[in-house]
Amino acid sequence: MQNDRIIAFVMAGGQGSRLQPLTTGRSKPSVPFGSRYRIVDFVLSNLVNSQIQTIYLLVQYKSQSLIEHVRKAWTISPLLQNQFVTVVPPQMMAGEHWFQGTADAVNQNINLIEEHRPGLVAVFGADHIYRMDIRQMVDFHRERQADVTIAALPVPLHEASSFGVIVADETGRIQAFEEKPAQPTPMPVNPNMAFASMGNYIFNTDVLIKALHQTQQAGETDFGQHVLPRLLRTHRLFAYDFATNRIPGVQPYETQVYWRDVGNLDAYFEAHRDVLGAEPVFDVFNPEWPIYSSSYQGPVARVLGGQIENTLLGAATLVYPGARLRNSIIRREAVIEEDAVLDECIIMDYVRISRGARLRRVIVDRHNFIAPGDEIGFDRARDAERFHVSPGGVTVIPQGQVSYFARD
Ligand code: ADQ
Repeated sequence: MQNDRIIAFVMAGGQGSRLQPLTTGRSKPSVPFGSRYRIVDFVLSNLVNSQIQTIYLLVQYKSQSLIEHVRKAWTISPLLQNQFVTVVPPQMMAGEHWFQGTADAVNQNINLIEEHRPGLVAVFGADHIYRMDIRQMVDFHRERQADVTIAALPVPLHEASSFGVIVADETGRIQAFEEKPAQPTPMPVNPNMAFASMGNYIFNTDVLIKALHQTQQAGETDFGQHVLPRLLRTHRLFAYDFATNRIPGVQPYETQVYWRDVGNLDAYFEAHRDVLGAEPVFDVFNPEWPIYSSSYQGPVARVLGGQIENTLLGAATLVYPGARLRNSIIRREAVIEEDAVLDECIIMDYVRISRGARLRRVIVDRHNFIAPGDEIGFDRARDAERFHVSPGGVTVIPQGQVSYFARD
């Protein structure tokens, strides 16, 4: 009989290359999202809210910003020794190489599993915006007497080649799993959709340890490509349907089952629309399922004048008279000067938009200074000479070098 302890590995070592230039100096889980979060805050909040509070965050690529964020925001309890988020960098535990893939990353830290002796191990990605009560997935795993459970949801067939695609029977038992197939199998109930893995797994500990051992012996490295297809031949794998997950406090106007893989700049930009409006598709304010982030100690925003419409204002932001803000997200310590105009913009921390500047569909990364009267987002070709323009036409200004920030 398994014991009830669960530990989690959160995989936060991916490069996020399709989010460039937002990932030039940080990993994807560390990319800011919404008015005050980092992408990683969503999975960590889901785990903590689900009472899974022994959490190892496996990092690798450009991890300093993530490490700082975890240090400032994620002290769960100074008293309870088994409740923590600990950052685990590659330590060459299994030879002279970094983490070669997701399975290799967990394999290199197998000693942590042996130390805690949990009944179950949760292996979750760090790259998505969603709320999920993981206890419901664990209950499903136990009821089905599964060896491994994969969280899954329908995605449009034309997007399914970027995912692990599952074929399951009506009890959820997985019959086929293929990682990023060229020709994804459609769902029997809806031929326009495929049942995609969310990259979140629950393993029985003994099954995981044995599988990782075999994977290593075979020189393989990845859960989706290697571990899951191999286990499917001999073990009971189930798909947990995310559509059945229920979170308390979700408003009637919200999409009940919200999950976004903000894998590229356009998807990232679009997901921000979902947190705006009187009735946001994804309302981050849910006291029954809090999304935690850093406890910034600065002042609230100050609005001296201007016109502000459907806009989130982060802490210590200053808006001057004559500024016009619409459908935008402004993070902390930004200054929007007189007569500046922002339309559908994401302005990250420590940015000054000087007087008279006009920006439309622009993401301004941290530490930037936009010159007086500058116009960005109106001429794609001209923007592309100075900045980065996404395929969907969003201009992105990479993280700046403004080190001293004068507030006048
Ligand atoms: P991908 O997201 O393409 O597919 P991957 O790049 O391995 O797979 O990333 C999975 C998670 O692991 C991410 O959170 C990433 O940051 C992290 N990661 C990647 N390499 C790592 C490493 N070397 N060390 C530590 N962490 C690492 C996966 C599954 C698919 C599934 C999609 C859902 O393989 O089956 O459909 O997620 O988005």
